[in-house]
Amino acid sequence: ALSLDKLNMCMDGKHHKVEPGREGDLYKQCSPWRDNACCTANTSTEAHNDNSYLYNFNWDHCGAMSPKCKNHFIQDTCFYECSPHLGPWIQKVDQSWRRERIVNVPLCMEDCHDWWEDCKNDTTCKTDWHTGWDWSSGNNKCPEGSKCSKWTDVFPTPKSMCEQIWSNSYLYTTDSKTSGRCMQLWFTGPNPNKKVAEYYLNNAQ
Ligand code: FOL
Repeated sequence: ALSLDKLNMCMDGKHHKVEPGREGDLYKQCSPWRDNACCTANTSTEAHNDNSYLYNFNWDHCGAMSPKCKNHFIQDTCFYECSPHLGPWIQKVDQSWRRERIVNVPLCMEDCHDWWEDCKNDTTCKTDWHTGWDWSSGNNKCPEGSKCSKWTDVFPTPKSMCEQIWSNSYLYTTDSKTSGRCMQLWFTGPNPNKKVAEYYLNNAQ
């Protein structure tokens, strides 16, 4: 069926399923989406691998990323690949690797702050991780003229990181996980983001 159901749909991305549905074998950090997912089991496994075939993305472009920081990027990958409730924020794009993207998904403050806290002693060379890398080796390397800097110099605040790193996929909010007004990267049990999508669908942003 056409994706007329904005509360239950998959974006036209590089690895997304056409329709969401049950995936009993989702791997580790992606397992919360098992009841209803836009990712396959293979995608969920790859989400946990360095330089995975998903995007050949190298988290360790400024030396090894700390494990606690990497866990947040794994969770972001699970959220991005698996979420069936991103309909209100999906937009068409003209990119070689995807036809749709998410824009301004309201992210719960705790998730953004915890992510930044766990990465603040890491290093990177770019604020926008979507474009401008040197891909000549097959994986992204820091482009010529850039230098690896302290995370806090590149991203002075949690807001700057959450909004800039994936070119405004996320909107920073001061809403907490209990508000029902923001999307959660980390959850257990039934997906709390469905009600949030419902809210934004019924209440013009
Ligand atoms: N997580 C979230 N929340 N939102 C996203 O949009 C997202 N996207 C990715 C992973 N997690 C996400 C995909 N990441 C390139 C770089 C990163 C990437 C996908 C592709 C890449 O090939 N960049 C090229 C430009 C490609 C183009 O736009 O044509 C480059 O120049 O570096």
